[in-house]
Amino acid sequence: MSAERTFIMIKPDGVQRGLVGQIVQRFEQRGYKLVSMKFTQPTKELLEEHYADLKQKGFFPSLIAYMLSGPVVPMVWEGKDVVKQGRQMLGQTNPLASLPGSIRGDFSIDIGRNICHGSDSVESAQKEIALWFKETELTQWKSSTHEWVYE
Ligand code: YYY
Ligand code: MG
Repeated sequence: MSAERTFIMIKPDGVQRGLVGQIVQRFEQRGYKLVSMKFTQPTKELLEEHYADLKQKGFFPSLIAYMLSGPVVPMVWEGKDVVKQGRQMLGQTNPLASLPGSIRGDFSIDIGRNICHGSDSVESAQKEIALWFKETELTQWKSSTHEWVYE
């Protein structure tokens, strides 16, 4: 059983547009296991830390303003290859380059309104999970579908 975990977050536009259920459903129906999820209004400090690698980019101030504009849904999902598969399910950073069938390709158009975040590596997933969740918020449970998803 793979315990790989990724950090997926529905951004303020995904919440405003009523897409929370559909995005959660895609990960559930794929067979991934939800470990934690919350509905929260993040602080500027938390968002600046989350996007620290992009601090020098010209779009950084508008990215932070957008991410601060409303509540978000941070989540931890677990399963085999979930970091890479999660990125594929999201699509490309630019929604116009995202294939139909991906979340961004199905629900968004502009890069600055691309609906959701997904960790880009196992290492950044670990960092992001630790940034957004306390250890005690990470559940430990066995899904009753496990044997039907994994051989
Ligand atoms: O991981 P991902 O979200 O696909 O892209 P990043 O390169 O980490 O950038 C984070 C976030 O920044 C992206 O989802 C939208 C925004 N952004 C932007 O507004 N303009 C760019 N040219 C690049 C990224
Ligand atoms: Mg990124």
